[in-house]
Amino acid sequence: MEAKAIIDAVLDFDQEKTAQLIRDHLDQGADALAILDQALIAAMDEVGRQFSAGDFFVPEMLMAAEAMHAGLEVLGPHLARSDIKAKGTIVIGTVMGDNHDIGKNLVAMMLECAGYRVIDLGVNVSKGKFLAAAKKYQAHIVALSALLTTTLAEMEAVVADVRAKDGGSLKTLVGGAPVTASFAAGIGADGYSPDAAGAVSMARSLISA
Ligand code: B1M
Repeated sequence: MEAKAIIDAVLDFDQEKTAQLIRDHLDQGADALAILDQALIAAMDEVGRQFSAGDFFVPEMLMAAEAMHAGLEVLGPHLARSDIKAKGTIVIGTVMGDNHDIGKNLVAMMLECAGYRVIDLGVNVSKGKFLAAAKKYQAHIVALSALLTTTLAEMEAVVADVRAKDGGSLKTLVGGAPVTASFAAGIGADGYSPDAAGAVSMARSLISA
């Protein structure tokens, strides 16, 4: 797979080219997960590096995110699909104060593909809204994403709220770039994954536990 061309298209903020190159690679038999990891996520890592270096600013990050969205629309249906259905309900969202949704959307997509009912609350979600939705949909897991170090405290608050107000059957699953296994353990989260595929395995073990 020629990842560089796709990475360049994202870095040129070219939505159409990103989508077309992915279509071409899929037609030629490339693996959808390889395209995701080696091209799209790699491109966003490069965007992050350029932002840190002061070469990109927020508008550039946003335009790159739109190119990534265009690519994900093509890729989504090709990501691994499981035939075993409705294994549980998962409420997911990005915590309050945080508007990053690409990783969260990816996790939601993979969970859905794996056969879970996913209730996506979007971004900037308050802890009250997480708990209310978990009750309303009789969820098994509340899944939280955070991309900013400043919103890690909010993630901790949601996990604490679930622990305090739920009898113990509702599990919490956390992830996002600044989240580490030790942070997750420290705030008392039931599960953590560094990536979307791992979130599916973690959900599986939390629900069957
Ligand atoms: Co923002 N941003 N951003 N940004 N942005 C980061 C996160 C940053 C690391 C860039 C940098 O400095 N190098 C930095 C955070 C620094 C920090 O706190 N550690 C940053 C900053 C500072 C900001 C602003 C504050 C900038 C400003 O305004 N001055 C601002 C904050 C706005 C807000 O949220 N309140 C901001 C804004 C934005 C945009 C809106 C422009 C845009 C987001 C668009 C969108 O999401 N719709 C944006 C983007 C695009 C990025 C980068 C470049 C890319 C993020 C991304 O989509 N990655 C990012 C740099 C980077 O991450 N390399 C950056 C691809 C995505 C697939 O990965 O989300 O990590 P990720 O998800 C992964 C894993 O983390 C994991 O699985 C996913 C797939 O493998 N995962 C989970 C995620 N959630 C999970 C949940 C799980 C399990 C796994 O279980 C439930």
